[in-house]
Amino acid sequence: MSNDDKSSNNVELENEGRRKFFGKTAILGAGVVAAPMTAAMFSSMAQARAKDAGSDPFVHPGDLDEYYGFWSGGQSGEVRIMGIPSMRELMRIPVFNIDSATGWGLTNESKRIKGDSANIMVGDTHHPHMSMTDGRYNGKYVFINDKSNTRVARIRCDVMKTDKMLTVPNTQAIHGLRVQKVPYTKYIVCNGEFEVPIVNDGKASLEDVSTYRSIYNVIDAETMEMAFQVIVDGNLDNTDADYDGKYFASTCYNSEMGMSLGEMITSERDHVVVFSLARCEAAVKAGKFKTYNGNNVPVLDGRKGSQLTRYIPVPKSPHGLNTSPNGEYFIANGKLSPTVSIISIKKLDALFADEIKPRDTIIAEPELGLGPLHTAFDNKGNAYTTLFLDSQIAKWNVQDAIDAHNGKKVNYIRQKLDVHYQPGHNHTTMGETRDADGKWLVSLCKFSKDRFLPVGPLRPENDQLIDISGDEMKIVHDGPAFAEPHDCMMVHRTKMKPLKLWPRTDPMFAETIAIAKRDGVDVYSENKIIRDGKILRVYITSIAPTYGMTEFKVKLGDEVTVIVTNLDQVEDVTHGFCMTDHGAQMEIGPQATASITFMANKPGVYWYYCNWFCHALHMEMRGRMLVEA
Ligand code: RUQ
Ligand code: CUA
Repeated sequence: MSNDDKSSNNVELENEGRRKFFGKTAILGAGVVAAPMTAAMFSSMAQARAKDAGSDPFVHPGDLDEYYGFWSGGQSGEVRIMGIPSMRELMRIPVFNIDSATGWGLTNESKRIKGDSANIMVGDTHHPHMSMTDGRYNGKYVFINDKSNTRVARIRCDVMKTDKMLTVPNTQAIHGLRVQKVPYTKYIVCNGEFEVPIVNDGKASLEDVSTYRSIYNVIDAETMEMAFQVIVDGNLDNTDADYDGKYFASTCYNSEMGMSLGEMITSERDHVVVFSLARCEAAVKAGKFKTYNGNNVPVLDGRKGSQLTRYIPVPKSPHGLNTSPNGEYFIANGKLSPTVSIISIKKLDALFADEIKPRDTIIAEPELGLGPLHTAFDNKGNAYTTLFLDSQIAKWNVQDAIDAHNGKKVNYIRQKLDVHYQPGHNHTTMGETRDADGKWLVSLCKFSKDRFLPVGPLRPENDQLIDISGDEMKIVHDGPAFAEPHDCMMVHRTKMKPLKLWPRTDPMFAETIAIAKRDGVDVYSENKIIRDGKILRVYITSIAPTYGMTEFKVKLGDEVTVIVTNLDQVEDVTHGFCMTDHGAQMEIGPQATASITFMANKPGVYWYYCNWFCHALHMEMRGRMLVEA
C-alpha cells in the first residue's frame, strides 16, 4: 500500500480543486468577466471560515466537513464514517458482519481477510481508534474490537476497507481497545473482559472457578499477530496508553472474580491495573512465559505481586479509562461511584520502583455526579465526563479538581449539560491525541426516547453534537443512530489521504490476481473461462456499461467463481456483479478485482447484472449464464 500513488490525493487539495471548478462555472453562468478565484483566495476564505467553525455546525451543500468521524456500529458489526460537524453518515465499513451492498463476508477477498472466522457473520464493535505517531493521528489505520467473537480488526484508511482480522486466543470477549501512542503505534492493546478457564477444553466446571483468568492482550499493529498476553487479577473493562511509551492502564470492575451480578459488586473497591511495557517485553525476551491451548502466544503472569504490573485501588466498578492529552493523567471513571480517580502518570515510575504505595498515585477523586462512564478533553485543561444516571455531561477543570483535593476552596465543576438520554461514551475532536482542539464534543446517548418520531419498539440511539468552543457547552445537533455506536473518534481531515482508485498492485486482491496468473489469464485484458474438473473460474472485465463477457455456460453441479476486474479509471465509477437467484453479489471499485463463488445447482438461464448504478445504460449492463441440465 502506498500513499504516494498517483491516485492518492490529500483532502485539502481535493477540496480546493472542487472549489476552483465551481468558481469557474459560476462565473461562466453569470456571464460576468471576472478573474477566477485563485487557490490562495480559497485557502484564505477557508481560514476565515475555520475561525468561527466552532460556532456553526451547518455544512452547506457542496461544502466539506472539517473532521472525519469513525463510529463503531455496535451490534451491526460495522464501522461508520461520519462527517463532522454535519453529522452526515459518509460511508459504512463492513468489518465483522456480512454486507449485501459490497459483498463483504461473501467475496473470496473478504473471506481471506476474515480467515479462521470467515464463517462467523456477526460482531459487536465498540472501540475504534486510529494509529498514531508521537501521540498524533497518522491517518493510516483504524483498529476495532469485536466483543462477541473475541476479535480485533484493522481498517486501512487509504481505501477505508478492513484489511486484517485476528481472533485473540486464550481469552473471551475483547472489550476495551487502544493503540500505543508514543513513539508510534507498534502495539494495539485490548482487554479480554470475560474470565474463562485458561485451558478452556470443557474439563473445567461452573463451580470451581480457580482456573478462570482474565487476560490483557498486546497485538503487533503492523502484522496483526499476537505479540504477548498478560494474565491479571480481576477482569478488565477499558484501557488506554500514556504519552511516554511506557505504561498502559486498564479498569477492572470485577476484582472479586464473581460469576453473578451480586458477587461482582460486593467489594467497595476495585482497581486500575497498570502494565509496564518495558518489563513485559523484557519478560517475553527472557522466556518468562507459558503457552496454552496449543498456540505459541507468550502468556506472562501479571497477577498481584508481579513486577510487570501494579494494582491501584479505586472505588467500586470503574468503567472508562482516559488519558489526558497533556500526558499527565489516567482518569478512571467511577460508574457506581459518583467520582473519577485521577492517577498521576508521573508517579508511576516511583510506584513500579516500590517507593510509594498504589493509592499515592491518586492525586484527586472529584465528585461529578451519578454514573460517570467516560471522559473527554479539550485543549484548555477541561474534562467532559458523561453521567449515565444523571443524563448529563459534567464539564470540569482538572487542575481545579486537584487543587480542591489539596484543600483549596475552588469549584472545579464548570457546567452540567442535560443530554438526551443516558450517555455512554463521549468524544472531543482530536481529544485522544496531543492535538486536542476543544471544538466539538459528541455525546453518544444510549436512549433517544422522545427526540425523534417513534419508529416502533426499537428506537435509535442519539448522537448529540455539542459546541465546546466557548465557555458554555451547547447542543447543536441530534443524530439518530441505528445499532449502538459505543464509541467514536474524530480526526481532522488534513490527517487523511484516501485513494480515488484502487492501485492495481493492491494486496486486497493480490491473491486473486496470483490465481489468475496460474490460470494464464491477464485479468486486465482477458475474458476467459478456466475449467478445473467441476470447478470453474470465469474471468470478466467491466467498463461502463458492459461486461467483457455477456454469456457463458456451466454444468449443473459446478462450483463457479466469477472474477470481475473493473477497468474504469474514472473516480466514483463502481460496478457491481450480481448473479440472480444465487445469493451472490458484490461491489468492484474502479481498477479493483473482486471475486465471488457460488454453486450452479439449479438448471436454467440466469441473468447476471451490474447492481451499482454506473452509467445511463446501467440497466443494460448484464449477461446470461446457462446452467446445463
Ligand atoms: S464501553 S459505554 Cu463498550 Cu466503551 Cu463504555
Ligand atoms: Cu456497471 Cu452498473
